[in-house]
Amino acid sequence: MNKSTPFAAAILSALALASVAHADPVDSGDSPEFGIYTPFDNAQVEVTWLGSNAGYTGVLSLVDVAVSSSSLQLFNNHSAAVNENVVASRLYNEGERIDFTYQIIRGGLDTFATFIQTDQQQFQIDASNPLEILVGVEDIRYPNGDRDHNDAMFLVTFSPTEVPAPGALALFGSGLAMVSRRRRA
Ligand SMILES: [Ca+2]
Ligand SMILES: [Ca+2]
Repeated sequence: MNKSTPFAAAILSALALASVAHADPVDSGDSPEFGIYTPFDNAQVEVTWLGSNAGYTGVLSLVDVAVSSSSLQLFNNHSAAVNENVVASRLYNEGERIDFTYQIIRGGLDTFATFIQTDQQQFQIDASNPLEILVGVEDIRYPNGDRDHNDAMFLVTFSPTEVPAPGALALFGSGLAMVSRRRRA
């Protein structure tokens, strides 16, 4: 059951540090900066499961608030394999939020969403590396629970995609047109 690895231990200590920072009254849970934000345009978003240390069973889903009621189930905390990953079905632009829900399906039934302000303290977000954001979930609603934020742990990774610039396509098209005109001449 214990999936501890040196990597997981590093994650846990990172989460513990984040927890200390979070206790600072200046960094309150309802800070307007709360959330996971895309750092650049045309970003591919990948979610990687890091593990869970929890009695309750929960399901993590990716929610696309740009598409009404779009929700993609990603991982069950008791069956997902460490390092299992899912790539989001669309690209995201700079500043777009990446939102999640975590639904407890066995244990203290509840659902937490990153886009609901009163749920946000359930999610601990470490964005010290904006390209690889670490998230830890507490699966018992505050102020109860042990607040260990290791009940679901995952990484949100942003990577660039190569999208041809419209200008390049236009040039390519005009080049073809010139060639065909010359051949006719
Ligand atoms: Ca736990
Ligand atoms: Ca917990």
